[in-house]
Amino acid sequence: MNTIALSAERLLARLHHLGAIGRTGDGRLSRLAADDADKAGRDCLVGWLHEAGLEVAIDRVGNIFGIWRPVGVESEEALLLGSHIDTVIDAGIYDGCYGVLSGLEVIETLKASGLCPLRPIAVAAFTNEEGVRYAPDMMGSLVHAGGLGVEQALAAIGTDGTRLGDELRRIGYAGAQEPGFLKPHAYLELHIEQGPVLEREGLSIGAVATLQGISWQRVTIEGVANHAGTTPMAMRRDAGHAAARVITFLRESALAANMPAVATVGSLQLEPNAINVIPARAVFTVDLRDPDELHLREAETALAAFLETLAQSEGVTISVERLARFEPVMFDAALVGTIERAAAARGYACRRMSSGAGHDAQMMARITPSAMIFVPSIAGISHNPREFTPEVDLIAGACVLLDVVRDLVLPT
Ligand code: HGY
Ligand code: MN
Ligand code: MN
Repeated sequence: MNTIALSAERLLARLHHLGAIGRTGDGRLSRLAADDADKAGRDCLVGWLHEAGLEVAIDRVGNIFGIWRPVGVESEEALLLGSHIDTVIDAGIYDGCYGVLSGLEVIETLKASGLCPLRPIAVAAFTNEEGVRYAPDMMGSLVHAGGLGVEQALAAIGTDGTRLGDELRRIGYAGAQEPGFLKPHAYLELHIEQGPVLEREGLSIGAVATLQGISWQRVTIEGVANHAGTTPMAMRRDAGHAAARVITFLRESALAANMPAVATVGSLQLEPNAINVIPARAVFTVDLRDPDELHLREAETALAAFLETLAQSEGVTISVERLARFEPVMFDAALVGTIERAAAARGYACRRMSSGAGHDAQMMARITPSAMIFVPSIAGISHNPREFTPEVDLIAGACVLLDVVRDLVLPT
């Protein structure tokens, strides 16, 4: 079964090559959706897809597909592999890119083997998975899955005031294909765990069975600017202090809820942002996650109630904008079992697990049987340049992906 071997050298070389694209002068890696660095990464990937002899298709929201349609294969429904190549700010090189490049490696390996699959096999790089510049995250796969309208996605206004549709056109990735044009028979995503579980338990492979719910909101608190020296504490309407109370409330609530509930305020702006002016305005984001939909709703309700009380007690005005809301997802049990068997057949220690991070697979699960394969993240670090997975684990994950694909689409 394992006579076909993927090229570890080619996969690792591409991972590091793509990881070098989009670095600023100080060496930080940031390829935000549809910015110039993202364009450079996309151009590099499209070059590799052409080199592999794949049909390259770009849809209207910039999702990139490399499709292998072997001659004589009737079925239109492709086995779809994929992930994303956009990054967060000051990112590592593995998040997303590892899954896209491993999918390409699996297709190239099978294509060169002379074996003929029962159906087309494709690899996707979905637009704006990270959601750092434009919300919501997992946007490209959400549109592909029919969960967000194309025009609504293209109209998204970024944190920098740009419009996604204009930016995709500017970088040459406003494609012609209608999103959803490629009907997947199933979807598989190989990804780094981005958490501490596999490393802590000494395991090589995670068969991801579930993915937690996500709630993103932007909160704006309007206070009154005033002089830092002359304004008595009791007379202040301090938006900065109110924001600090929300951050503390969220942390204490998540801790009290006991794991796995998590809460994060990752972005915070104060205005006018001057050392001697009481902040008139605070704008910040709230990221709540929980594998239990009911608990996630309770956390949202508790935050809304806290904000209402806070507005009264601090004399400020508070408004909230919903940025993203995704319920927890169960992946396809049969696919998860196939992943576990493929790992066992290679002698890799494997466990079923849940994903704390959001992924394109959670959108694809809306329209096709989907599942994910995880490999360990050292120290559980991700969304950080210190993100790291040993080569032996990267190759193990890609080999499991290869075996699962062969199990799904090659005649026995
Ligand atoms: O936010 C997430 O979990 C993913 O990295 N977009
Ligand atoms: Mn990712
Ligand atoms: Mn990410």
